[in-house]
Amino acid sequence: ELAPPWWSSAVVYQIYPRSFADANGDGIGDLRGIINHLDHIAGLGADVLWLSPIYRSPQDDNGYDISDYQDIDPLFGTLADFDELLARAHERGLKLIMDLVVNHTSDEHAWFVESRDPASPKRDWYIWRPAREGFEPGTPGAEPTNWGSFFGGSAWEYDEASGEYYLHLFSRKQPDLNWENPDVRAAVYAMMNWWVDRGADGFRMDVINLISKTYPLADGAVAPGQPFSFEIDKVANGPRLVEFLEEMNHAVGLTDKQLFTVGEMVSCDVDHARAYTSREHDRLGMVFTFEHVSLDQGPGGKLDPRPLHLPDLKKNLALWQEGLYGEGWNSLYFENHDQPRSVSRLGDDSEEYRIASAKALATALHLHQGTPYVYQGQEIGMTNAGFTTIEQYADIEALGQFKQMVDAGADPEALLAGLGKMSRDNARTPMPWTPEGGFTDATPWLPLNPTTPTINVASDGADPHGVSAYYRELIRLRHELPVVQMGRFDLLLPEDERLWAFTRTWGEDRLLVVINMTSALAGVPMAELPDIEDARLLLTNLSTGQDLQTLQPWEARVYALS
Ligand code: ISL
Ligand code: CA
Repeated sequence: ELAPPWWSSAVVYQIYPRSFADANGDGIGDLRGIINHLDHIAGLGADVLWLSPIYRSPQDDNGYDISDYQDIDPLFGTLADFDELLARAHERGLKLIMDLVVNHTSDEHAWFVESRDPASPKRDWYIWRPAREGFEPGTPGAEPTNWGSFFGGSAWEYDEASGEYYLHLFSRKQPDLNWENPDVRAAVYAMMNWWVDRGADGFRMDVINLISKTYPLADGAVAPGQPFSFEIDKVANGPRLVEFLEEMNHAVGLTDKQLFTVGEMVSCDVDHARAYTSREHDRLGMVFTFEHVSLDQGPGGKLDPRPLHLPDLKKNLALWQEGLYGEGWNSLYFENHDQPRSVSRLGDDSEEYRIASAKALATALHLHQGTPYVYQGQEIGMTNAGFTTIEQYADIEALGQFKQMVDAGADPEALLAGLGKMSRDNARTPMPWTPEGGFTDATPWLPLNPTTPTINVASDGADPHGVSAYYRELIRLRHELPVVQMGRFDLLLPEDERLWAFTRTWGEDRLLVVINMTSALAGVPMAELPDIEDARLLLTNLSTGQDLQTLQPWEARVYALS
């Protein structure tokens, strides 16, 4: 039986640097700002820090469009600042992982600038194709395939100078690298080794399951009402993905050096994940799935929100627990810089129930098996931004998809309602450190959340019953209890639409978790739960002292059964 990897009892804190803390007064977060707040993160008990991209970038997609992988963008600081941040993090026992964005670069990267020249040896570092047979290059329909970009419009951009199109699954300023080219792969691995040699402890890998596409590139199916094809299987989980992951692992010593890796996988089911995170192979430590964060969206994705059916969420997480138990490893997340705030999406962000529901959601997530991720602001129960006009949005995804859908005849008001619930900007409002803000002395790049006077780190931290105090308790349970780290997960009451109940079992140790996931009282079918006669209440978010028969709105209880 393989010893569990060190990250099986670790908790990751994700920082979106642009929105975390601004130390030089330009309204944009920076590395000095992170250095100034490391105690807040270490104080939660987090073990790993994940920084969203801080590399040199035109900032077309807020840094996920990289023009120099081995330099820090002046917006965030310098390599010397990075070295200081890394040292300060390590002093506090925090490991630091970098965001690896190598499915694509910026169109301003030197590699792409060279690649624009058809005679350059770097032409084949990207995916160039002539216009579709029989079409005038540069005219509608002449794109090499009918694929759509994640950010709206075609996935192909016509390059007048060379008379060919290049592929970009994201913005036209994010051309896809050609991973079929061994020179591309070697250059990526060399860059990764450069960061590992500098002291980085691992990588979060951006849309890593898109690096192996299915060739020859071919048209996909176009859904009704859509202008392009979004048939993800044409570009995700391609035939060489495992080969590339193992080649990368060996070239960078990811397993040998026990480096932390998590692969972000747009469209990845539990069978794919079991292969990608297999303990018997040198691939990835874990993956981010999108299944559980797509249950409340229709075919239009974030602009097409649907009601969430709790049993669907419970059963999806349970499927992943079962599918990876003993063979692979799970990430556990509800929030990141691409997802709306979970207390607004899954909880109840009203004055009355915000804190209780934020703790209830954290209890559910942190007591599953896997590595939990805390996204900046989640630890104080931050809520969605409350934007109502398209002018308030900054996110290229929101603006691109909104334009595409309006051009296709969709109702702007309905789209704005969808964005209000699901847009990525909901998670990108600046971190509120004090009731006055505390993020910057200048005008912030995105407005502060209007709840800042009441929802901020200082106010929450001063409250012994605040959300962050509760996160500290949950993280302590993961650090101290093998049953939390390694215990087998069993879902109880799977069809119950109000209660989330499950056990964790590890040898003689057994935990029972019961959570009321509604804003109303909930009766608990005691006969369908294990006997709690001799149980010990380990943790609760409401301390009602009442029997388990009736749970208060959003009441969570964790019992040690033996
Ligand atoms: O959630 C999404 C898909 O349903 C999208 O918001 C997101 O583009 C997708 O998750 C991929 O995300 C990653 O790659 C993008 C970048 O915009 C995201 O911020 C990053 O997390 C392109 O690099
Ligand atoms: Ca700044």
